[in-house]
Amino acid sequence: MTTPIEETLVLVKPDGVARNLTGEILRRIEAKGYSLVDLKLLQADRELLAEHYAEHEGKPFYEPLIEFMESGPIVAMRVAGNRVIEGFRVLAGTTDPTTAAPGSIRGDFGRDWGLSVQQNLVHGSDSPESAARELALWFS
Ligand code: RTP
Ligand code: MG
Repeated sequence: MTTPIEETLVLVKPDGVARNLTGEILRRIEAKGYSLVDLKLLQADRELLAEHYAEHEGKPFYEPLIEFMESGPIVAMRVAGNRVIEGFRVLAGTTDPTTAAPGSIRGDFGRDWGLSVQQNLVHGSDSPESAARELALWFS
C-alpha cells in the first residue's frame, strides 16, 4: 500500500531570516530527504497573518506574535515528502526553544529572548487540514 506524498508549509520567521539561518534550515529539510517545491521571500501583511493565525485570535500572545511576524521578511516554502507534516515538526522541535531537544532547529538555534516564545525561527503546519489551508493562503 502506498501513502500519498504530503506537502506542508514551512515558514522561516523574521528572526530566522535576520539571523541568516534560512540556508541551514533548508539544508536540514533536504538532508532529511524532503523536497522543495516552491519558495519565496516576502513581507507578510497583517491580513495574511491574521488569516494564518486565526486559531490564536484573542490569546494573550496573539498581538505580539502578529507584530513580530510583520517585523521583517519571511521565507515561505512548500515542502513535499512522505509524512512531511509530522516530520518537519520533529525537525523544528517543540514550540519553546529553551526546552526544544538539541538536534532540532529550535533546540540548536532558538534563544529565549525573554519575550515569551514568539521568536522560535520556524513554523510548520500541524495537520493535513492546516497544511492545505496554509498552502492555499501563502501560495495562492
Ligand atoms: P507554529 O504554529 O509557529 O509552527 O508553532 P507551534 O505550532 O509550535 O505553536 P502554536 O501553539 O501554534 O503557536 C504559534 C506561535 O505563537 C507563538 N506563541 N507564543 N505563550 C506564548 O507566548 C506563545 N505561545 C505560542 C510562537 O511563535 C508559536 O510558534
Ligand atoms: Mg502551530
